[in-house]
Amino acid sequence: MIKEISLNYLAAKIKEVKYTLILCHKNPDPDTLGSAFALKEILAYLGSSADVACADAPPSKFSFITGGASLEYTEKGYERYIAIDVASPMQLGDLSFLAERVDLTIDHHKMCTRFSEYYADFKASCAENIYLLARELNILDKLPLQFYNCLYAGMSADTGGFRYSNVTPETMSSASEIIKRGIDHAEINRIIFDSKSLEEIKAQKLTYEKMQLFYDGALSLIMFTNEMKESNGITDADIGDIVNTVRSVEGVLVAISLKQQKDESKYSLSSRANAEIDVSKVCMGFGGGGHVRAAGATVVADSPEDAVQIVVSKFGEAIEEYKKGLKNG
Ligand SMILES: [Mn+2]
Repeated sequence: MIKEISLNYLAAKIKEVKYTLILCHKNPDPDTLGSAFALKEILAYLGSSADVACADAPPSKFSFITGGASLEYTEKGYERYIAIDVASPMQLGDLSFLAERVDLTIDHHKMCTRFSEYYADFKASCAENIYLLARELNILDKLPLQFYNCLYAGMSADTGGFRYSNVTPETMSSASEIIKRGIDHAEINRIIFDSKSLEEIKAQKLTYEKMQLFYDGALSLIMFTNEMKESNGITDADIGDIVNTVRSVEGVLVAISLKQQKDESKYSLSSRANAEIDVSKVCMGFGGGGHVRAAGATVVADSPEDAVQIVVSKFGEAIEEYKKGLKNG
């Protein structure tokens, strides 16, 4: 059944002892991973054993969250499926065939396609919701330090190190409670923000060389074609959140990254807004979703050039509308 549930109801559901599979979104980031492994700790405390699965292997630097576990899916007769930080069935990637089995979704995306009972408080990170769940269950003192490492990783990653507009006073007080537990927050931030593989640096260099600007510099875009990826020996995981690189150009209002997929007619799109422009609305038009200032989708096009053109024109409309609003406002 697809209906929104309360924190109280979620807590009651989570207490049911069941062999559980926790599903992360594709191209896993510290929020989906941290929230999943933190939930696994909650379930373990409550007597349920659980595995975590993801369509894509996480970057090795996130092994401080995963413990290096393989997240490959194997059927093991699970009694419960929980999706974490997954805004639509499509976000499960190659595991989207499991969407119909999902019993429960814990999320924080406003613009999304629901596919099971869901708890979605629009917090800055899904990890914040997992923290509140543990508090609701009254087990904060029972959980190991690793639980707090996982939550901090998710919260810090989804807020860009507590710098984005999604941060609220409540975010900071949750983070404060987490830091009090004695985690090494500086080391977690170093790994997330200041540690890159050579391939990631290569992707960065390509981005500086190849990014394009439109609408007098209001829109910045980087396209990674399969050819570019292959000839430079980089994968989608290395490209990661490269959209933040194009976003950093002065004057940019909307930044976009496009990655051509194995199915050559598909391009995975990430977008970020530096102003009050609702990029999740534009992404919904492509069948995607996300947050007001950070959203994604999959774009279908005949060629990389077409993909760029389609995307530039749709986001251009949103930029025009924003500029009109500034003039009139
Ligand atoms: Mn998230």
